[in-house]
Amino acid sequence: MNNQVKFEVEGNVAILTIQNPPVNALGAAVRQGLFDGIEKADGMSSVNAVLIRAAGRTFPAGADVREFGKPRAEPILSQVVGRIEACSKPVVAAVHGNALGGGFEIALGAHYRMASRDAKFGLPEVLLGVLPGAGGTQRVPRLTGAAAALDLMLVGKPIGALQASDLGLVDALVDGDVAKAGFAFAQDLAEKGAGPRRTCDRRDGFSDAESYMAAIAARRLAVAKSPLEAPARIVDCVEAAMLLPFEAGIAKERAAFDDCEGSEGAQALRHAFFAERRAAKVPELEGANLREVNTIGVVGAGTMGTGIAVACLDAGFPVTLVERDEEGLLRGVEKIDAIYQRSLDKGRIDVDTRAARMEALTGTTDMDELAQVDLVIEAVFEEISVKEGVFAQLDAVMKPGAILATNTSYLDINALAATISRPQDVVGYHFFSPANIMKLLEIVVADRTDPDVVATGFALAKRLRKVPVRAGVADGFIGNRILAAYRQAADFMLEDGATPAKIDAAMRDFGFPIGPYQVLDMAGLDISWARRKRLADSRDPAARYVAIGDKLCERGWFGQKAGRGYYIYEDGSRTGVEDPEVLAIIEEERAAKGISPRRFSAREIQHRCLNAMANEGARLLEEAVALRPSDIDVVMFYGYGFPRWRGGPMMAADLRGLLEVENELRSYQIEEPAFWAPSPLFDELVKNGQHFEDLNEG
Ligand code: 3H9
Repeated sequence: MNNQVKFEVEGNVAILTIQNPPVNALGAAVRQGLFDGIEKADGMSSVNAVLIRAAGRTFPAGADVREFGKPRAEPILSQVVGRIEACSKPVVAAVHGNALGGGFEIALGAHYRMASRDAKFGLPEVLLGVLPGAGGTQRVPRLTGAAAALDLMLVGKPIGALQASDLGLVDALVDGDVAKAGFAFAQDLAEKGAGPRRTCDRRDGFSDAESYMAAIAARRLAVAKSPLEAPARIVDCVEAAMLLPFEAGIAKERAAFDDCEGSEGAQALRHAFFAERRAAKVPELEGANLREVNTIGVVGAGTMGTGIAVACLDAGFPVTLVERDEEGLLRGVEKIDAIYQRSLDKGRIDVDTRAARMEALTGTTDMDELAQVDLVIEAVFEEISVKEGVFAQLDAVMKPGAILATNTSYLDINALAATISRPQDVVGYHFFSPANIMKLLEIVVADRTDPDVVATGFALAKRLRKVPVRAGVADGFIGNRILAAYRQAADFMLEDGATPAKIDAAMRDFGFPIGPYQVLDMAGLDISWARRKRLADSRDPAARYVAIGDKLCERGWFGQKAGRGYYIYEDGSRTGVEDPEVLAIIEEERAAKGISPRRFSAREIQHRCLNAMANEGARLLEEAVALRPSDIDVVMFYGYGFPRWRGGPMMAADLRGLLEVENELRSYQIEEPAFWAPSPLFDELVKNGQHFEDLNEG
């Protein structure tokens, strides 16, 4: 039909093969090809059945997300699905790989669905801030009822072919070549002279109207607080599927899709989708010779070391864990064992998997045992002299060409690399705690890191199922630099009149799971205190310094673990309440500086924090610590709880308008020029009518 949909006739079956690598996304040419292919097959007297299949690794994984937010060429997907369904001859879909979103909807437009046993079906549109827009909200409930349909659409997680078949979404499961089996089935239908079996005419899912409406009511309640529009609209559409005629339901779905597609939440989620894929593309990958990594060593069996070891064991690597003494090693191994016990208790792994993972772990106190490993991740105490000691030992024992990675949140990796004989093999891996769960991995490239070592890090991250982001050496790399700016903006407001509870509530309202002072209390105030003390000598004495955190630490109020921090945690409670003594300390600090407190609205709190983050992000771009704005966004939503549906701090600034953000930054500048002065990047972008998004190409 065109080069993205091949049309062939074998016997009396027309075969439409979708070929749009890598994931057969349903862009304009595929839609046109399918539409024309069905028209043609319908009109050919020699054709009595149609097979739709896909070339390559998967059935279509959905509409082409790159076309979203722009005018869409006809035929739009719902017209294509409608045309498939209207075909007067039986249409069979042969599904392998992932039939997601529009891909699943194409299969639902077909009259029969066959699937390979390992195929997956899903409606992940909600994760992009939209809803199935090609009949999914109307056809799925006709087959499954409301509850299962809503689970698919509101959670967005794909289900396996077996479950899809149990739900009545798939007619037959196939071992082996599904296209071949689909063809045989279509041929059989053709020979029998079978007619179409249209999903729009099915009512199986409506047989129990009462439980259908009960599922609607329950889900409507559950999604009421969602900040996004799509979940509530999904519930409305699924309700309409039973209450309205099919065509009216389709029209309702179309209108809901259009409304959601243009919303800020959907724009932000689309940005997030491409941002995390773009982050994996770094210059060092070009022409790289990946170093082989089959075995991994982890030095340090504390919280980070054990979490990293579990992440590596989970990816199937044998891991050698090194600690200084037997006691520490035993504690570490026990921690790892406890993690696997919990996974077993929760049914996430079985007994054999647990045994295999523990068997792949070797604990030792002897660094010499790292002589033959391909990569070592050092995760000892965050103190440069301690790390230097470990690196000297590693330099002495490790084989040539092995990679030496340091897990650090702040330290100068150039300085560390310079202390050993092979700086080209040194790289930073900044994991986030718990390292076996958190997806983010900042890969820190030092001045002399060999590009092959960088590329190997990105390949390893994929095996560890992490989202890697490239960062240059800077105090705090990307994430902790932005975090520091966020906290600084919050601390200024604290001293100028806000309270921890007010600031936290404003940031929760914006969409963070918890506010900055709650995070500090959870993580322990002593950590940032130690850092402030370390940096005290290099601090500009003229810079504004908020000492409230220090005052709390001086009293031993280190946060949740001490029962007191910015909040008080009574009787071991994990939920803090406002502490009048903390408020009194804040008052004292204000009085000492002659500050008369003023009121901050939630909106101003949010703007100040977000503007500080975007400004710091712009500085990271100027300093080339971050490659592109979207990398900063990925770091913030995968590592720091920035709401994904807001797109990250750089996207959020784009959405508000860079001129407005810059003007606000300027308006605070008088308070603390060094901190609030807008990065020159704002001027440059505004002048050219550009956004941060324009710097994301490549
Ligand atoms: C929808 O269908 C709406 C309809 O209901 C109604 C419409 C009116 N579009 O993830 P990978 C690219 S909404 C465009 O690295 P994997 C991706 O950017 C859609 N491009 O591979 C990457 O490009 P590059 C509902 C897409 O093996 C390359 O393909 N569907 C799309 O790890 C490889 O992707 C979804 O939300 C797309 N839809 O995972 C499914 N999908 O190489 C989204 C992928 O240039 N996709 N690309 O970086 C996925 O979940 C995963 O890609 C998949 C493969 C599981 C399929």
